[in-house]
Amino acid sequence: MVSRRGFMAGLAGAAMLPRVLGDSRAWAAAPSAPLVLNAAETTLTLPGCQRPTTLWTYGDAWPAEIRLKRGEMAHLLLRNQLKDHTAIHWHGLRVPHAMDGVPYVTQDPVKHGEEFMYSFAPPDPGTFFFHPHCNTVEALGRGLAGALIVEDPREDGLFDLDRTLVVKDWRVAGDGSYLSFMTDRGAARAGTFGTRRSVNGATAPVITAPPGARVRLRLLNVDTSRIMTLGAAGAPVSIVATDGNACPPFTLDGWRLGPAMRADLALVMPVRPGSRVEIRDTWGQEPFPLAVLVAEGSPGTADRRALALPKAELPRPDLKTAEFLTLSLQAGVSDPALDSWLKENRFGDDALCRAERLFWAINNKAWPAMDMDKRPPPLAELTPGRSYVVEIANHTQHPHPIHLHGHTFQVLSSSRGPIRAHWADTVLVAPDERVRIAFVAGQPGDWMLHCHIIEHQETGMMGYIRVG
Ligand SMILES: [Cu+2]
Repeated sequence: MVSRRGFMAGLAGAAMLPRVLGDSRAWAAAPSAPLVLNAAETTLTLPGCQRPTTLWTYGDAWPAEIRLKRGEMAHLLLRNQLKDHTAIHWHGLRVPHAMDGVPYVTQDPVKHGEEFMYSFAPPDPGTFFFHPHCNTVEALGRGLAGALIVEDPREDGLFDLDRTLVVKDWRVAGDGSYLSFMTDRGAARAGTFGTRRSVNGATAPVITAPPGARVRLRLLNVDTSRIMTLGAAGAPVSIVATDGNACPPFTLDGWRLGPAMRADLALVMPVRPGSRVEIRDTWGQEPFPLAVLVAEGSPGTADRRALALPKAELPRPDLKTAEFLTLSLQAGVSDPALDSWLKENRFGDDALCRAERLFWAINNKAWPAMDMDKRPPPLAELTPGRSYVVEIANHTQHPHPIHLHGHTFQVLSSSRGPIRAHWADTVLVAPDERVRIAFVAGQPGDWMLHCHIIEHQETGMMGYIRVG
């Protein structure tokens, strides 16, 4: 029998490094070859900075992008070269519970110098991302996140151009040094915002595309706080996937993209050479450019199928028999016993995974610490294979992008009026809004459910559902 150590060493010998955005599709993993993800430091000069900033990355450039094939077993070897412990959560992927990457819940933390092999066959195609799940304000603040694309042969030939746009703000001063990642004021309100905006770590890219070309843009909001409103100028632009899941195309104008949410955009380039198409965030007073496309070169050659992705193939909840549950998002929950426990324990064995302050709660439960002994009870106990409708009610004054691990859910309805039903793994819930989602309970295990404004997650707005 091959020992685990021998097995890992053998795999590592044949390992491949992640390709980096901007490269051609040089990296295409053989089905069984592991991909090494070195969690390490690198430097990058961010937009508006005079000096480089030290980032935490997977690999030696930012942001990393990896591509897997739908249904094919992938082996991803995390090597931790950072001083802090870490792990990788595969956001939006319906992976086995042991691969979900939540320290103390699904695995032990991976300490400095250690490795951990993630092995799974991604069941769904689409645009996903990966990041750690502990000390996330700092880790994501320093850039520890990557794009994960799951390819599907059904999509071959649909587009002439396929580009990834990773949107993230940075809390840095002009000299490239970091400002504090977390503030009490931000954590208790809408989050602490970055001082420099970026797309793929730089200013908005200018992308040339042939006149008439069919273009796919995979837009990922990996920021810890920012909510965007999408807009475009120069050509009609459709959303063809939400959180990676195919949807009937609809115009992107006004679509909101909260932290951790993704949108796949599709457009046909104007035929006049030199024509420009701009994708924008229109949330603020001034539109912020996310990408500029310029028509240039020989005309596109992709086929003439409808500009849409093959239909999502996900477990469809049965709304007639679904059980109904509610989740209340709350602010200002104070539990003196918990507060004193936190005070006593904040310099304990693992301060990295522990909240220092509590501002938020779900169903009167605040997540105090990633500690098995102190874990609160589950928010709900579900039966695998059973359908559930969950109403998420936001009783706070701030929007919350709520993420459920290991499941893809349908966003059904909102108390604020008609919405476009769609598949998602993260849903933005506005103040005083009630949103209903539905899903089929998946694999047994404790699956985290939390706000993806990371300061909210780390100050109480996190819990878990137990399937099994
Ligand atoms: Cu929140």
